[in-house]
Amino acid sequence: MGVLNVTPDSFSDGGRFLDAKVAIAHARNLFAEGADIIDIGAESTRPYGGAVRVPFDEERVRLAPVLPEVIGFGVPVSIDTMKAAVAAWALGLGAAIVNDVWGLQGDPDMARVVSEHGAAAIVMHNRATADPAIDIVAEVTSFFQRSLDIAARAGIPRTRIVLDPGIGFGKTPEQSIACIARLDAWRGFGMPLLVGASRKRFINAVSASDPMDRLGGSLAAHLVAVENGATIVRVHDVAATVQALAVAAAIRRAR
Ligand code: HH2
Repeated sequence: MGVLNVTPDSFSDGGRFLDAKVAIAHARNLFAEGADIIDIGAESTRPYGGAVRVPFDEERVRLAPVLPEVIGFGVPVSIDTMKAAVAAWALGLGAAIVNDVWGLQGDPDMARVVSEHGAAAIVMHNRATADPAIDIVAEVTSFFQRSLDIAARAGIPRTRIVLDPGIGFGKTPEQSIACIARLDAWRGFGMPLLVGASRKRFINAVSASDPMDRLGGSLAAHLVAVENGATIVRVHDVAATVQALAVAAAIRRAR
């Protein structure tokens, strides 16, 4: 999954793709480099705080010149939004997936919108603040369970749900690392697992670096995530990730 942030303030690439022409060209590159899904967001989630909440109209204005063009490439598009109204609008235009960083537990209309459009949903774990004292695996498991109950009540089939532990969201760096290390804890749900470790701050905790200088750490995290059961990785650097995964797969096949 390639990331396209049409935002002024995303933590690693804010402001780079606000211009619609630049955003569309970037999405075309992500697709050409091998992304199977393009994830488009117009409101920074700012996992590390400081996000400015964007009103519905502003989110739509940012997306309007970009989203239909990218959907036109024929690649499945996911809409990274916390607002059911934005999700409904994007699904109406032809987006296939809703990527909700509050796992259907934020906007009370989100599950209904996903269900009514027959869309897929990415259920990501989140919490308002990190608590180093909690057992993060148990916390994520019970969050997923709550989201799956909401999804079931709304009539979203389990076959349309992807689970994501939400690397960097309401977690200490150690907890983010634990989520990748112990990803198999969630295989039992029987749903695809997504990991989005790209350029995130836990990498800095291991190897001091600015967000744009975390490619090595991102590749390492995603390789291990796939080894541990991830079937989707959400990345900014598609070409490098595709190459790393292809080489790892070739080595695994030769074992
Ligand atoms: N991470 C970010 C945003 N959306 N969605 C899912 N499912 N999983 C993630 O790990 C995830 C996500 C944060 O990254 P980015 O989009 O680059 O930053 P920002 O939210 O600041 O735009």
